[in-house]
Formats: sequence, C-alpha cells, structure tokens
Amino acid sequence: MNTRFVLTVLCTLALSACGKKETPAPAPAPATATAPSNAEAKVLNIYNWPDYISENMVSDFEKETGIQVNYQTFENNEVLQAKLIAGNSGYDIVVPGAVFAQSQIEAGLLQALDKSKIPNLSNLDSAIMAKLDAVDPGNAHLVPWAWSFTTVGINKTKVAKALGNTPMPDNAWDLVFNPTYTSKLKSCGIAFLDSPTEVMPPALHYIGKNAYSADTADHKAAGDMLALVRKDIRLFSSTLIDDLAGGKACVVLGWAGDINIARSRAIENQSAEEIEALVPQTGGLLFFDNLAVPKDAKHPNNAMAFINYFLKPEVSAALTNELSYPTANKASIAFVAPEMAQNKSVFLDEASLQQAVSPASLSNSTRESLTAAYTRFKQGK
Ligand code: N2P
Repeated sequence: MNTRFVLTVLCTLALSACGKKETPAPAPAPATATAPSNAEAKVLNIYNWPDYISENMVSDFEKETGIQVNYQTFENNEVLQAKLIAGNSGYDIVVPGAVFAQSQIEAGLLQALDKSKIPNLSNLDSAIMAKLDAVDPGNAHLVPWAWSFTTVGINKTKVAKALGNTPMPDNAWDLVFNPTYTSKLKSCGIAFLDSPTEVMPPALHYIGKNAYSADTADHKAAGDMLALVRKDIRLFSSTLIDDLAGGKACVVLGWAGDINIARSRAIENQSAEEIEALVPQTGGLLFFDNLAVPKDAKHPNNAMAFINYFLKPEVSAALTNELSYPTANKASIAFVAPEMAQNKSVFLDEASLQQAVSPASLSNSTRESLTAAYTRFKQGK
C-alpha cells in the first residue's frame, strides 16, 4: 500500500479536515490515532448481578477471542448507580435495570453502542426493543440481558405447616404484606430483597398505587403498610437463593428467576421440600436488565465483541436453560429447553403477562423519596 493511497483513505474517513482548502493539509496522523480496536488491551471488565451468567460463557468467549475477562458482581441497582456516578469504575460492561437506565443515559453515564460491531443485534425481539426504546431512544445504549419479575417465592411444605388451618391467600402478595399471614409465617422465616427500589414498588402495587409513583404521599402510605409487617421480617438479604434453598427463609420477596434457581438447588440437594415462584393474580413486577458500556470504559471494542458473542442464539439460550431467566434473544428460543419453555414462572403466559406491572423509569428525586421511606421501614421507625 503506498502512502498516497493511505492518506486518501484517511481523508475519506476523516470527513472534516482534508478537503477544506482554507486549512493546511494535516500532517499524517500517528499510527495509534488510526488503529482502532486492536489498540485496546485484550481485557474486558464486566460488572453483573450474582447468579446471572451461564457457567461457560466467559471461558468460551475468552477462548474464541483471546480477550481476558475480569468478572465482578453487584447486588442491587443502587450499588451500580453509585459506581457509575463516582466514575472511573474500570468497568467496560455493566448491567443496569431498566428503571435506572434512563436517568443514567440522561446523565451521560453510558456511551452509545457501536452497532456496526454487533451484527447479532438482529437476533433480538423487535417487540421488546420497541418497548425499551421508551427508556433508551433509538436503542442506542442498551442491549437486554435478561428479564423476569419480582414476586413471592415459597417453600410449599414449610408454608403449609406454618399457616396451619389458614388457607393460602388468593393474592400471593398477602404472604409478605398482610399481617394475618406474616404473623404466622415469621416462624419459618420471611426474607425481603434489600433495596428500596426492589421493595417499595411491590408495596405500592399492593396498596393499589402506581408501583412507580413519584408521589411522596404514596411512598408514605406504602411505608405505613410495611410498618405493620416489619416485626415479622427475619432478613433483608442479598442471598435469597441460599436463604430459600438452605432453609433460612420459607417465604421471600424476590426475583422469580432466583426463586427458580433456589428450587433447582434444593432439588440437587435432594431436599423433598418444594420451592415455588408464585405468579400473583394481581400481577408480578416485570424487570429488564441491560448490557451497557460506561462512558469512560477503557475497552469499548472488547465490550462490543462480548455483547455480540452473548447474542449468539445458543449462548443466550444457555443463560435461560441454566438460570431460568428468559432473554430478549428471539433466535435463542429454538435452543431453550422444553422444561424452561413450559414453566409459567419463567415464561409468563399471556394472561399473567397482561396482568404484570411494566417497569417505569425512576427519577433521582423519586429514588431519594423511596429510599427515605424504605430506610424508615427497615429501621422500624
Ligand atoms: C440475579 C438476577 C438479578 C435480577 N440472579 C434482578 N435485576
């Protein structure tokens, strides 16, 4: 390749400078400025939720690409938010929930994806992407990782025993929010997720308010309801899978996917007791978690490579098959195991999906008010 040809190509790519007569022709750019992806170290730093990736995804990606992955986990959206706000997290991929993502995009904390490097985006379900467009206009920043719903999980045997003559309620949310039930179930252990934005929306939904209400008076009303059950809650926990599978709790307010993981762990441990993710008649709370690249990520091209790898149908399907979390990868459905596809607490049926509450964006000020109400509840004040 001769120098003139290289310069012509550079001038074509750098549309601005070369053609303008009034500015002198630029000196040839140093090699590093024009060397794109291969200028990155072969490293990728991922920050995801616990129990949220198939066993071989990282090692298979490393083998295929030669990129070495450092993988760390966070327990709730609040922790991730704090890292992103502080900046210089060092992460190249993070996985915010849809309720947090819009304010992160608006605050400039996430960078636009280079879609030219993610051809497998075409595997995504266009109906889900159209929904996500409300949070992320043009689907510029987010690629859905997995979804599920927040609900009530139980150990059926223990709950039946603790309830005694009291029949199971029609509304599953009564098991965690109604003192008639919590006062009985506290003997075998009630555990809640430990995060304002996980607990307050179901509480608001239970008292008939908009789950994502911005109204502080609604937050107070939900707090008043929660205060009635506070003494019956044994744990605020970020290890609900183990708590439920290991017997520390018989009832949890948690994620359906994790409750199903607890179920398979209990079966592996040859426990006769049945764990079940209930599908509330009044609706569970849907959530979507999304791959995103922090603004200051050092390895954005490696991030695009990982996102594209994840979007292979078999790779997405392994996440569903091993962890009972559906993805938005439509092409993966063909590889999803029948027992997952048929499980109505993994893939909600049409009626339950209609009934479920869709996620909505929470502003910074709404989150502050929810946190204040949650903290009062947790501290018993
Ligand atoms: C962890 C799944 C996280 C789902 N196993 C909640 N965003």
